[in-house]
Amino acid sequence: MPIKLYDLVTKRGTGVFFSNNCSPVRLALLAKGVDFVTEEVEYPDLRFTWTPVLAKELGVEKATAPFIECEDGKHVMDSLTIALWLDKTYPDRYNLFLPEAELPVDVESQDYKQAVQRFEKMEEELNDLIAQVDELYGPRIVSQLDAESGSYWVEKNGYGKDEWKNLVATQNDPSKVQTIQRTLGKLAEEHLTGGASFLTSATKPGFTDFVMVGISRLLRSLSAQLYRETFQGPKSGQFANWALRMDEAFPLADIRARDLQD
Ligand SMILES: N[C@@H](CCC(=O)N[C@@H](CS)C(=O)NCC(=O)O)C(=O)O
Repeated sequence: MPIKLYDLVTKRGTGVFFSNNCSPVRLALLAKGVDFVTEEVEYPDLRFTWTPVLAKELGVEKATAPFIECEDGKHVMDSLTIALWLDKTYPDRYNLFLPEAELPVDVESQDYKQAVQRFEKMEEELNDLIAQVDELYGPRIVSQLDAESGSYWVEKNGYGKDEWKNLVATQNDPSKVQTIQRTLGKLAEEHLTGGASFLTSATKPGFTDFVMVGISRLLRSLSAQLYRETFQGPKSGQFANWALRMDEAFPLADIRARDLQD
């Protein structure tokens, strides 16, 4: 039986795949070449169907996407936990954190542990970018959700009434795009230098690249124009070339077919 990847969408069957945490796991499964199927879930499915199940099984407070169902019916939740589980369970396939290293993956080696630490450091560095992307993504994702899920989203992200009103009113402010371009440009200068084609290693993409694809998906799923202006724009430095390389490696045709066009 294939692994099941529970991926969050705005509407099962037709809505966009927007989740920045789910995409990295999808790419990790593809990189590993593991047989998997997608189970689409909406916010209410997580809250009302899966939270009781995973709270009991895993002791978590609430179910969040992504989680996977393994062949034995057990679940693993949280994108990094799933990536580490994949490397441990399928050591003879692609190394997600040290993609240039020889196989099998040795998850106990110092090199591997250091690579995971580098990933965690980089992930922290990406928090500013996520916050900037959220300013454009927030109003747009809420407009795609049903009213109840939209209110849940605004509340769970801690927006006060006036703050949310202001965010909606300023969602087309060009300075927001420029801020993201500047941040991407800086990240590219720091991490895509000296001929490096990818963030995780010079020649092969890995989990850091997959996380970046996840961040780009927050915009790409909701606005082709915003994606063009940020991740594909010349002002974002080497990210435009990186984005092309990632598309070539992972075309994700079924996912991208659901993206909104503007
Ligand atoms: N650290 C977790 C974060 C997962 C997460 O927050 N997922 C969001 C979707 S991107 C979610 O499921 N939210 C549901 C909710 O807050 O009710 C991971 O990396 O998987």
